[in-house]
Amino acid sequence: MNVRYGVGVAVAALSLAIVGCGGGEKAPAKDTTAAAPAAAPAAAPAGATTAAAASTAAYMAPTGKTWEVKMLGDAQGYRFEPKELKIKVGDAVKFIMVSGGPHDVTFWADSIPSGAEAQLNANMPNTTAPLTAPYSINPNSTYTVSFAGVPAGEYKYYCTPHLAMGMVAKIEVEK
Ligand SMILES: [Cu+2]
Repeated sequence: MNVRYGVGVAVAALSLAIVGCGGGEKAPAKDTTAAAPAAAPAAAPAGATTAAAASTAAYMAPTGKTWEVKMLGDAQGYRFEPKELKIKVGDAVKFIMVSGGPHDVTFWADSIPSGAEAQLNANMPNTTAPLTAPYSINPNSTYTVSFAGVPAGEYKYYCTPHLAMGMVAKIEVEK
């Protein structure tokens, strides 16, 4: 959007410079030099929009217990263990990559309590998309989600690479 505006300014400045040439003499140098710096900064803030979208909530560190959920893929199938977990607001869940990766943790935006998305997203480090954890590839690597500051309710999630294989689970967060 800023880029389009910047191009418009540049084009307008260029036409002015061309009109200036009509007299047969060279256009004053100040017209062209003034236009160039105006167009350049318009393209700069390309990354600024993503930062603004994520800044609706800030990370809140867990204040309670840290639970563990294993991420597995073996002869018994792809799964989170335990598949259902009850925790309290302020607890954290540490996902441990055990076998069959890469796995990830992705919450369904339309399955979590209303108003939970911004804080939950802020409580997930290094997301690759909204409510989406980066891949856990190496055995014993961990990924921890803080449930501080989120509303109580059901949080259903899945593993993106293995959703079709039924790698789904849920966390019930109580007050
Ligand atoms: Cu998986």
